Amino acid sequence: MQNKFYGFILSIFFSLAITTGVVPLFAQTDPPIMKFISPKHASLFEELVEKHRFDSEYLRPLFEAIVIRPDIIEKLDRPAEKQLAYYDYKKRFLEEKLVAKGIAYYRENQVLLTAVEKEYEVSKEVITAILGIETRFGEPGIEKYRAWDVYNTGYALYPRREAFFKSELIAFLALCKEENLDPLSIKSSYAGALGVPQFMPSSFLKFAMDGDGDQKRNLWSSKADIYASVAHYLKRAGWKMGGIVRLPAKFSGNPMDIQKVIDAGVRDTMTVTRATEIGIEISESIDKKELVSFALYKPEEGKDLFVGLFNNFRAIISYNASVNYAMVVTELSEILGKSKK
Ligand SMILES: [Ca+2]
Repeated sequence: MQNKFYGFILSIFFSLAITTGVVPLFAQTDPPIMKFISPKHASLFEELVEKHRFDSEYLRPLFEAIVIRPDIIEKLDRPAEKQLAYYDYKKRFLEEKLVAKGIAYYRENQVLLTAVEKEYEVSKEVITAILGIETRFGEPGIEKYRAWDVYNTGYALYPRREAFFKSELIAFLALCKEENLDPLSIKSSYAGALGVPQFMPSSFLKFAMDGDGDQKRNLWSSKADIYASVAHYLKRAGWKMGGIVRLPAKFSGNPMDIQKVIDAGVRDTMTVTRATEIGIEISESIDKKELVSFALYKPEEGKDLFVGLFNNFRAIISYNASVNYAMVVTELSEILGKSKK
């Protein structure tokens, strides 16, 4: 009887050894099959390993964690900012509370802002205004989404910008590697923009600076890094200290010509001399060789204002491609400039 009992115990022992002990042996030589949420993600995984030299074991938990969020696509498809008339846009972004907060923030950080302005030769008022419009100077609430899910959702569900989201996804992984960040712990806006100045990963990689000298580029909580990064971005976008941003303009020429210059867009510039030839008059006397483009915007309901846009306006617009955006940043920067004691 005793022998039989021990035999029974032994057989339990062996069957446990088979089910628990042997399986890990297989796991070492034959990794569990990776399940991808789409065939596109399988090819992306392969590309990241083969072409971009990411370790497959590093990528595996990241790919397993992807959550596709269709609500992000709904938001991306609703670019409200561009469709609003300027007076409505301004109401939304440049309200009293933000202006008050901006003036206080600008004063509070004056020493650091002045140092950055001096180093990069970029207006500290414009740097401040951009942070105000982007995230209300870093208020929580903009970065509601897990960045990794945003790029993956854009890649999976947004054919119109699939290539864009794919390249930002790759830049994001490169950025996390470079800055030693956990890709799954980083939050972003619904559009995938990161930190107080809302840089996309590719811009973060290219333009973000280590302003405080700790060898990291921290766009979430280091003001020195944040200011230096925005300044560096604007400088590379062509900002000229003391340059013109925008000036009111009048036209008396052929309305067809005027419509043409407006339709051509902000990037299509001409010299002030040429503008004068087609009947456009700019309110101040400036260098005739300055390059100018034009826009019509609505400062208030029922009113259209024709403006000449100069080099520094185009530097701001390269930060966020909307005339309304660049206009509201300009207005806030002017308010800050006037608030100086
Ligand atoms: Ca730093």
